[in-house]
Amino acid sequence: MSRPPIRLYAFAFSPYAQKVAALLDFKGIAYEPVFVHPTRKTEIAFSRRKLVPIIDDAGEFVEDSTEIALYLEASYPDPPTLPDDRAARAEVLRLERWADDVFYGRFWVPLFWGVPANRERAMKSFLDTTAMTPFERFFLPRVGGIMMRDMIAQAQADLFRLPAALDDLETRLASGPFLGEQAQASIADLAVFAALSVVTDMNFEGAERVRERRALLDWMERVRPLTSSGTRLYG
Ligand SMILES: N[C@@H](CCC(=O)N[C@@H](CS)C(=O)NCC(=O)O)C(=O)O
Repeated sequence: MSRPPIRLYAFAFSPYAQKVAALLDFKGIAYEPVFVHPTRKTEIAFSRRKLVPIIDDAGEFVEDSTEIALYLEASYPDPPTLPDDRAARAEVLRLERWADDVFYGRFWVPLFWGVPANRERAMKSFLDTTAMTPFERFFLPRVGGIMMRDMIAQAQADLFRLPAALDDLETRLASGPFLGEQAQASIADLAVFAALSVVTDMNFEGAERVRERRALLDWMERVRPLTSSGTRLYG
């Protein structure tokens, strides 16, 4: 009997969820996104941490994008997203952690939450993807900005870091063809590509900051045919 599609609990514009979707698409694994209500989170009531992404693979629940990536690698090894060589594997995992802990914080967060037009689209994505009461539809976009005001203020203050984050990425790609000087694309490439491709392919404000960098575009064109485009979770 064939397995049911994996359920991917997500927010449309969570970079971690985008990473998992890009990995699933790279591996050719069928999945269906389940969009989670931003405050009620009833869809993931079973979870203690209540953070997305979470996958449900025929009753096997895995939380945290890195844990999910490792689970997918163990359960669906072909095509691989991690090199066999131990040192190369460690380097690729280090770069994936850098994407999660540094790059997303210096690129994704300022761009999405620090730029008003992008913030509006990110907020609206919750209205588009989850069932909301008329009361929530009216209040969430208004109250959301107030509830998130500290995060938004920090994102605005961090916008100046964006060019340095892209410089850093370009430096790491200089000895390419893929991150960590790998001959094949890995979990690290997919983590970064997932975020950049949303920005470029969905024309978020600031997309030109990525597009104006030749080396980044060349690398994106190497990764692009291996996985889905930036509209993967939000066509
Ligand atoms: N380390 C986790 C981070 C997950 C995470 O922070 N998810 C955010 C969305 S980008 C979330 O669910 N936030 C909900 C909340 O904080 O209430 C991973 O890699 O999956």
